[in-house]
Amino acid sequence: MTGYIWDQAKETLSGEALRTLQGERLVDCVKRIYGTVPFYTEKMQASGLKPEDITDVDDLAKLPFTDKQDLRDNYPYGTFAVPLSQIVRVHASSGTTGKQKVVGYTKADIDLWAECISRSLAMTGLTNEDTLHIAYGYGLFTGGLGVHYGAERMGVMVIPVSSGNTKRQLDILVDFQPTALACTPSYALHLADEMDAHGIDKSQLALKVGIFGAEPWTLEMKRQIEDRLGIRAFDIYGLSETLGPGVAMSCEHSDLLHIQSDHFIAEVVDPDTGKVLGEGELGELVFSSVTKQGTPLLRYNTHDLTRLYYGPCACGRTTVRMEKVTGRADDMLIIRGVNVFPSQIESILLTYGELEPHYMIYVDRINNLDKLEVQIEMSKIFFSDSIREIENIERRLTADIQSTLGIAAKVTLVEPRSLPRSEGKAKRVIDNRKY
Ligand code: DLL
Repeated sequence: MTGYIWDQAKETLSGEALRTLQGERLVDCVKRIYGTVPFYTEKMQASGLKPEDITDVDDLAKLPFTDKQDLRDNYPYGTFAVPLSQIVRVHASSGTTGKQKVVGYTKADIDLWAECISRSLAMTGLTNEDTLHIAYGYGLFTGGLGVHYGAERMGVMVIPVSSGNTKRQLDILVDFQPTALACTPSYALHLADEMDAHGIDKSQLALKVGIFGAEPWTLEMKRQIEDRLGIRAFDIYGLSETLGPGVAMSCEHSDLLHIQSDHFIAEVVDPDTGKVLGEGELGELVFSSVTKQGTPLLRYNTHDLTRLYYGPCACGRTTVRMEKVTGRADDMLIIRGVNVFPSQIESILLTYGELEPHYMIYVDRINNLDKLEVQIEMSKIFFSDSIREIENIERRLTADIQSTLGIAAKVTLVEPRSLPRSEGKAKRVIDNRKY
């Protein structure tokens, strides 16, 4: 399948035209929010700002940030900018703690979402000749319904399987012969494992592309998925607060993700100071969803860590691009004072051919000392009774983690298929420390 551009006009705007359009949409959005959404009006007033102070996109940095706490404090509908009679759908996402973050969509928002998904799926080459198996959950989670509407609008035949019941998913992959699969990357690997367990070879499937996202994943994991399913894997990014999936998507030319930047103005900011960072600098991703009607958010800090790039891409799009998200600022573990991201551990583990990409990270505090343990599954081929071989790999891995991350870890190789699997977002870290 060859990627193509869905909205030639909007996805290839010149830098200047894009900034002008963003500015107009920002000004309009501020006017819609001010006086309508009490918490944001108060924030603007506290900063001494009136809507007329925002005249173009350069004024964005004057505006106060929003955060997940604002959605929780205004649960369930206090962030909505239109009356409930204009809302046709709500979605919600829960974090590990606190109330759900609730977002509302007007009819126009549902159309906008379908447009962003169409633009994203066009990057993978999907057309009305294709069949898309959607194994993201349908429900309050945005994955299933979000991808669904955009795909249908393009004429793609959708199989709305939703998550769970892996055996049924395999039957559908073999019998219905979908050409594309949408699910979390960890679930794609789980499907590959289950195919092995049921004696299904990738040649029995018609899959050509995968549309994977909703959780951080590394390029090493991408390569493994591509190899095991015999497909081309694409990265789809988004969050409920700004829209859902379809905010950004990778194309066939690079692993950077094209942001739908006429609708979502992206900034990367320093996590400590909130200062806006320049091109290529690593920081927290902040979005202003300037065309959303139901729950428009200004300068919403996603806490996802990435870098932004403004140069054109070989695919012809000129939209702002972001680096693949491999972690969130709040995922960072501080182990004996050293900052560690789970993705750094994943990158090391996945360089070992003897191991499977299924792992768990446990952090404990014993006698006031942080302890890190990494459990990882051996591959079926390597799975060995020879204690010496197993210990040898454990030793090499421990040394690699020590030299790359600068911390001691206990590494334990466990049997294939023994660690918990998830049907949605994988949970790979258990931090038992009490702060
Ligand atoms: O996960 C939306 C989505 C559904 C995206 C399906 C892609 C596919 P939330 O449940 O609100 O929304 O979680 C949003 O998930 O802030 C990131 O931390 C993470 N995330 C989403 N996509 C990616 C990705 C959906 N492609 C949070 N890579 C975000 C890395 C991702 N992290």
